[in-house]
Amino acid sequence: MSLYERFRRRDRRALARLITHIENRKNGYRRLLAAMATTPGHAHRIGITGPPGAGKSTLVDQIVAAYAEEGNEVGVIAIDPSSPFTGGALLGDRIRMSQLINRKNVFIRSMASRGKSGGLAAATRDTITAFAAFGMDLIIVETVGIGQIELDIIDVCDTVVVVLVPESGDIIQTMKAGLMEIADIFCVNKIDREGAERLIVILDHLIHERLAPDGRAFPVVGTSGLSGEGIETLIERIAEHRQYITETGKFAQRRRRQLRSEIMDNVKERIARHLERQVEISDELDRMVNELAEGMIDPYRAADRIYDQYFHGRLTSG
Ligand SMILES: Nc1nc2c(ncn2[C@@H]2O[C@H](COP(=O)(O)OP(=O)(O)O)[C@@H](O)[C@H]2O)c(=O)[nH]1
Ligand SMILES: [Mg+2]
Repeated sequence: MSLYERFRRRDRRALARLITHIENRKNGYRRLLAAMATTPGHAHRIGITGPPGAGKSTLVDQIVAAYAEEGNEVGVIAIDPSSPFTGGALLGDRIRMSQLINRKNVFIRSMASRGKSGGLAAATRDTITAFAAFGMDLIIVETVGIGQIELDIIDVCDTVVVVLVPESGDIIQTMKAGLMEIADIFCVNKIDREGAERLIVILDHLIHERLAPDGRAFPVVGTSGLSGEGIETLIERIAEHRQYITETGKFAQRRRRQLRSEIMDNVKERIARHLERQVEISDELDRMVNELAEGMIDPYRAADRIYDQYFHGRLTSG
């Protein structure tokens, strides 16, 4: 039986090997992805984002355990070098083993902060494609706050949970960082700590000032990743959000947005690769570096020159 057939029969080792195969861009990976894409599945894609140390991994551990307990198949993608899901090798003295590691219906994939050949965004998308085709019920993506990595969580997820903590600092700064725009649900974690109630009140206030265009306010949920308090409510809100976007047609819109950005990312990646190859075989870059070093040109003009010559097919080889 081929690896792909075993994958179709829901063999987890086949899933692991196919994801690695695709990630490493081995022979036939495009064909594999194309086959998987014909089975889009039904998985709800949930993004968990927020600043480092907010408790994202702890929360993912809790909510995934709860989903799994109810018989769901869950795929987890941790884009976090300090993820405890890999055994916590990077955590030093804070080694925490995830309670998820030995669960049969949970599959965890941890990504380095930068993917291999195709970059992090492509690696994440391809893993989502594989998880979805495998028939996962839920796919959870944990990422550090936006702008810190080359992936917009909103471009790969249906529901985005932004995790904040009382010590997140200036809430206005957080808002300016664009979290307001991407949050479907705010989660104030570490409610055992001082300032949590205040943060919830401030968020509630800010949110009511900025209702969604249809008058819907995104919910704020207080949680404790340690005691598990609020986790059930968070799970309820996530389910409500999915129902809401499905009923209002926003689900389809979001999926279209995801597909759009996927196509554009692929096109950009290919153009960038082609450009690099062309520049490599030409001596224009060296020439520009020489002129720049001698103060004959400025960096923007040097870039203009290469850009123009690339698009006019005039990059000459040396
Ligand atoms: N006091 C308190 N600590 C928490 C809570 N949730 C997580 N932590 C701790 O916060 C630290 C960072 O958690 P982690 O899940 O790795 O955060 P991440 O970087 O956002 O993934 C760990 O030491 C957790 O044990 C909570 O609700 N209360
Ligand atoms: Mg983490």
